[in-house]
Amino acid sequence: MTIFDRIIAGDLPASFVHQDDHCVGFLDINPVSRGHALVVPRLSQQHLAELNEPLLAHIWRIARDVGAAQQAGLGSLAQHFLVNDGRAASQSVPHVHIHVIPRYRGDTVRTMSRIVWHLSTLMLPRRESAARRQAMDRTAALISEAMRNHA
Ligand code: DGP
Repeated sequence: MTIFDRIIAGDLPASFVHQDDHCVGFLDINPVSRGHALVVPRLSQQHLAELNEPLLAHIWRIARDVGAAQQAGLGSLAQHFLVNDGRAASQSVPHVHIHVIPRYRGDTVRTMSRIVWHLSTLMLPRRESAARRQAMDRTAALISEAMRNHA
């Protein structure tokens, strides 16, 4: 069982931006930029190659919509879609996930250096705190509201 299985099962907290029968989206605990989200299939597989075509298409469609909702809800200008598809590619959680990383005006140095740092280390997830979770929930609510408005 992966940590994402436990989030999907509701055993661990997360700030959700999307939930449907096939996948969920929630904010990354170690965000590269504000609103950095993960789109995760409910099916617990490690690699993209293990997903069937409809599920593959679905998670990418949802990732696209999360990117659009980050723009509408948070004012980002564009987004990176990133998949670390295997341990040798810096995958730290062995459960398929698409990172949707928003980009903001003037953030090049900060965001690009954080992406490199993200890829080059196996980071320990940040500790939970009530204040931090509330801030993440507020950000997630802006994204999920924009998702609903554009559905
Ligand atoms: P990757 O390196 O591509 O496997 O990224 C895994 C991401 O998952 C990493 O950016 C941090 C995030 N992450 C790890 N544990 C948790 C968690 O418990 N909750 C949330 N929201 N994100 C997590």
